[in-house]
Amino acid sequence: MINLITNMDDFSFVGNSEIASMEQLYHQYLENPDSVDRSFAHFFKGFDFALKHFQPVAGHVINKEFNVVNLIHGYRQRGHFFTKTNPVRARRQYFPTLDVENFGLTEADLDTVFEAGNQIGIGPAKLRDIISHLQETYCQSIGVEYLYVRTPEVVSWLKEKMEPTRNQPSFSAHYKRDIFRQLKRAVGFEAFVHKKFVGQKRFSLEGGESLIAGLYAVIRKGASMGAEEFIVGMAHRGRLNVLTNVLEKPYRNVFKEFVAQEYDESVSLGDVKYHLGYDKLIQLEDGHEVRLALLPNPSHLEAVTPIALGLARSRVEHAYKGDFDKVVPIIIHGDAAIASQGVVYEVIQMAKLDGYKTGGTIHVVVNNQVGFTTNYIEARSSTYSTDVAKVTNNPVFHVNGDDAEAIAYIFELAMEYRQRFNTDVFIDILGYRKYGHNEGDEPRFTQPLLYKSIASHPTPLHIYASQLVKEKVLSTKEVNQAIEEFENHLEQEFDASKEIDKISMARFMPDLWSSFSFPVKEDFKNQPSTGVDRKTLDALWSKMNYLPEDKKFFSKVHKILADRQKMYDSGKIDWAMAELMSYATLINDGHPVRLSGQDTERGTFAHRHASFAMEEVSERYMPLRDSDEFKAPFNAYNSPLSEYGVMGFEYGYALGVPNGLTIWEAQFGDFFNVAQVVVDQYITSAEEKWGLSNGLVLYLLYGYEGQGPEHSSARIERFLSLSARNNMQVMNFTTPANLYHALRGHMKRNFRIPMVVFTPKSLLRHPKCVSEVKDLEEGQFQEVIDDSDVNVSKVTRLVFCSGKIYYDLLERKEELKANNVALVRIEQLHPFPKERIEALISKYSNALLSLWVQEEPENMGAWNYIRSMLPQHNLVPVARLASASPATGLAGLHVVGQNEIIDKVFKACYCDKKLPYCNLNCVEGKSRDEVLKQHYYFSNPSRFSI
Ligand SMILES: Cc1ncc(C[n+]2csc(CCOP(=O)(O)OP(=O)(O)O)c2C)c(N)n1
Ligand SMILES: [Mg+2]
Repeated sequence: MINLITNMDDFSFVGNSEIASMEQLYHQYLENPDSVDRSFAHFFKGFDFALKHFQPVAGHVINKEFNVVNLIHGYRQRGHFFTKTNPVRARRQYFPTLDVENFGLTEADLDTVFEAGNQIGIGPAKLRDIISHLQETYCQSIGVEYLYVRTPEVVSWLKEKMEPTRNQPSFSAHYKRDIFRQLKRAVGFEAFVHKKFVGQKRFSLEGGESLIAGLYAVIRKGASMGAEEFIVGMAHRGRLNVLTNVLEKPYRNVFKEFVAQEYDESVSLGDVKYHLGYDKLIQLEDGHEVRLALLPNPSHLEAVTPIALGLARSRVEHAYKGDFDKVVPIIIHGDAAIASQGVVYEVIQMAKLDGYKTGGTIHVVVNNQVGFTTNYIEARSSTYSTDVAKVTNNPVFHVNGDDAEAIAYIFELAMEYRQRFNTDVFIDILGYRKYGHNEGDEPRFTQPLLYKSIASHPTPLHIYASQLVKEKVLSTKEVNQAIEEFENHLEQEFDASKEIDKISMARFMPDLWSSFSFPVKEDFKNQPSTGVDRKTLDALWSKMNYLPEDKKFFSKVHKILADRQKMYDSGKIDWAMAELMSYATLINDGHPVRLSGQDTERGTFAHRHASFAMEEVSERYMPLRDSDEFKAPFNAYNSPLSEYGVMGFEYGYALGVPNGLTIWEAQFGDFFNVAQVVVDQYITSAEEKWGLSNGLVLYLLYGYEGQGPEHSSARIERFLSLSARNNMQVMNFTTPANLYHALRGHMKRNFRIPMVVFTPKSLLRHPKCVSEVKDLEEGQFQEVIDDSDVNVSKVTRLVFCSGKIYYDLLERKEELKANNVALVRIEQLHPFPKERIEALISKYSNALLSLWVQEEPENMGAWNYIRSMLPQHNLVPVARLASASPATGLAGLHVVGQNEIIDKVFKACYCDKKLPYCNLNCVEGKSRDEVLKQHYYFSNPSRFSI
């Protein structure tokens, strides 16, 4: 068995490679001193000097100089392994150590003066002093990882920030008192709640209270550097503390939430107190006013991360004209969650992409070294919980949570870094968790040793107060008085909380959302008129279907445009054209439009072509973005191959622009379930839990076309089982015009709910799936489309369906000239247009049989939902037999099944009597259900037989 540590022990810092590369660097310096890092230029200058003046000993001195340079490099690279950052336990041991012997130096060299001191800004210095400077800079309360950053400017900037100051703050007495005030409130709040609400869950911050001082520092510094908004995403740990002590949510409100039994009308079901969001303008001492917005958060750790970033991006675009310095996203992670939840990786991969960057996120880890009961050592393979930071070369600061000044200093530095480079930065606050996972949990079951040491560990407040007393910044009396005053204040707030009657949930970002209402049933009865006059349509069309002549495009692109033009001129419009026209008309009206998803610019099925690649340059021409100054912007972005991260991001983006149409498209609808958390925790339920509105549209490609189990179903049933109380619109359109009107209508109402659109695949080019241009000029979205090609009194069979199968049914109907069969399309499945459907059932009063037809197996698709919506109408399903997988993998078998479904819909009668119609009474002695099974369920011939 290989013992890694022993093996590493053999490793020495002094290797030929370092010497060789140093020599190379030296030659580079001789050629052009500006071409090497400034610290090396300094060093080589001194080195030249030594060479000139001490020629006789040059060989010895030179080697040692190089060794000292290596030692400095060793501290910069590995100093973080040897810090004093862990407040409650000894650190793991790392080898090789930074002992001088590992660098080809000895004790005897300690008093030798080395030019290498120039590298760290202290000039020629004794080795002893160089080491002491490095120890202070890299091995005290702060550990830094940064040498892997591939931008030399970043590395130099960080070195120059940290080395001259030895990475130690020198705060004024005023500032120190301020830090004390934050700690007093952070520690005092937890102690107070612990006393008043014994054993109640609050996910206390104890052991990580210096977070509050850090947040103050970052906000203050950010505001002084031009930031106006901080968008914060965080989990349960310490959330109540952040809500009250940073976002200024009144203590009394939180206290009431511990005991309340009722919400007022502002929200329906609500959520536990440590998930709620808050949003406030905060007045800072220096006169700046900043907005702090803490997003509501589900239990699902890290789910809020992409949402906060999407919101930040949206604010940058729509409130600050693209100035990334104005909005700072801060994500506060738990150590176990950041290390292991994959969505963190997804957003970090998104962080530098044009369509998704936020100008740098400040990631903070409240690292209590445990996740629920799981020790850090069992919770990850990486050394640090923050190692994901290295994927995109972001610096990481590990800081001892007991050292509040180091925390404040690093938060400020991180802020400066973020504003300077507009990329992500990570702060890892090393602390502990005072109690169990929650306050009722016994930590000694699982961590008996650690909790012994934690039990006697002083709070960061005590540690800092003692320091300030020693430094004579505060007296003991002042410390005690301040603590007592705060406790009295909390007592008053506690008394005041008793006066609160019901819990009220403030609207998140009210300046954006308060003019929007929450929808009620009646709102869906009258669709807004969404037509656009022909003159405007024509003008928009000619801008949209145009390529600049001075740019060169692939010849097939010209053909696409020519074909589209021909179609438009003939007064027809297909799916893609209607879709693009809805965007064009919306941006023309002042509604921003953003479309994002995998390969979404072209579209999975090459139908959309929102942008066109040019032949000789790498940019793409996007007519709706580039052809004119519209009242609002249009953007389409091909996303990275992520669903969870990107869908979450778009949800957050939509939150920041209620007036805009934000669309996330799946590659195939079936893949949305990789982002199931966003669907369950935000899209479908955020309004009931948090009073959070959102108009995000999901495009989920759908339809059984023989492409196998993962490219057919899009899981309509999932969305329908999550539908209630108008929480979202679930749509399955059959005409381009209906898509156009629905999207426009979505923006023209005074409420926003998510819209899930099952978009077609084969219908994108189906000759019948076209609308008239004049259909875009007038009218509105139709929830249900009746059959116009029947004689009502002759209809003996009423067939309800939704989406693409309509066209399969239509083909057969036309073939058979089956005018006794009425095909009714349900275009909006939720909110269910029950009254309209019931009216149709009454209208077709001669129908002997009403069918619901779907392509999915009986246990999937819309059937169970439809049945529950129309319980007394005896609808008979035509569906594939229930199965575990949604579809067959054989295209041929799919066709057999599809034909069988269509056959069953049109077969007049199955029994021996050969009646001209089916009345389900044809087989004597059998129950209705037996007859149904026999007649209407399709049997998948590969596995089932009737
Ligand atoms: C996605 C997800 N999986 C599991 C859980 C259950 N859970 C709640 S807290 C927790 C431990 C979190 O540890 P950490 O991220 O270190 O935060 P801490 O509670 O230590 O602050 C777990 C596993 C959850 N909330 N979310
Ligand atoms: Mg933890």
